[in-house]
Amino acid sequence: MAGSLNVVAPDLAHDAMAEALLEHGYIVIEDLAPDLTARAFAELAPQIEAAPFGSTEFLGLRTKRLGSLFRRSMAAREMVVHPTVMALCDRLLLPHCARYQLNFSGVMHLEPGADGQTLHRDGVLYPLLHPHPPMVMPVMWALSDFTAENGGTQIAPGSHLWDHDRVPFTDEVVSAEMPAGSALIYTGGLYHGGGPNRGNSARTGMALQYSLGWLRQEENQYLANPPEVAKDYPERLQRLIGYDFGGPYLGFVDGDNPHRLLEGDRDGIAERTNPELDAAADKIEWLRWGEMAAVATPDRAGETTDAATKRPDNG
Ligand SMILES: O=C(O)CCC(=O)C(=O)O
Repeated sequence: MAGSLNVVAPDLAHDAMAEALLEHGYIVIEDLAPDLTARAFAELAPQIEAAPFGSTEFLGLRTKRLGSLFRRSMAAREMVVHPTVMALCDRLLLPHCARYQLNFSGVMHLEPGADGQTLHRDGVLYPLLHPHPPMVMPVMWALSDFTAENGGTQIAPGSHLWDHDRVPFTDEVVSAEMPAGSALIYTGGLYHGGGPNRGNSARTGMALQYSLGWLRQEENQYLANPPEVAKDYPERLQRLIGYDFGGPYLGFVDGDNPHRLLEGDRDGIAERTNPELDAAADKIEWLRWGEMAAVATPDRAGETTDAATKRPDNG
């Protein structure tokens, strides 16, 4: 019932990728950056080895996790701004924010014997009823091969469009099989979870998630990457993790752009927004919160609308 996996080539046009993502809730881009994922895996392998197993069933009693990846891996600093991923963030997230941001960075390493994770929606952190436009865009990079046997991420295609309370039937779930170097990209509304690892070797993925710039980030990027560490990152990464405005008047420090904290010279006029940001905000498609419907505007042409004169206690 779930059908075949929606796999696309890395040179497919970004518009077509975004269209497929919005339609199915996910895409698998095969062989997107095998050199980068191999570098990341080599950098992270000793740290994964030293990491503890999870302490809850959800985190995985045979699963190891790492966070704060930009402190740990130079390759992760490049992967997070991969042009194809940025192009998809532009198309999925930018309609609803002036700036998108990095939401979460983490390794999920499933040893043989790991149980399947409860299927869930990443967007559930934000108390909005589904379905709604994408607020989160997770990317699961395959550092090792992902197979149905070794715990490749399980997904319920199309579930990003389901009603809030509907959960997947077993035959609606497929395994996102992909070779190392590929990426599973999905929306925060898609039901997914780590699969059970019934194989003989580990499955290792790197999750990099993006979100609307006006949301609280899932992983606290300012503590994961404090200014004395972030000052050595590439500027694009600095801004993406939050050393930038999240929109006009969002996130300033001392009335100025937080990126100025990372710049040696803090002279100059403090600004809480700028023309480019204002222009981006002007293009935003405003969202209606949950299912709340607007009260119909009464037809009262010609009457005064001065609120003070309408208040009952005003006679
Ligand atoms: O390991 C995976 O494939 C997915 C993990 C996941 O969705 C999570 O830990 O929230």
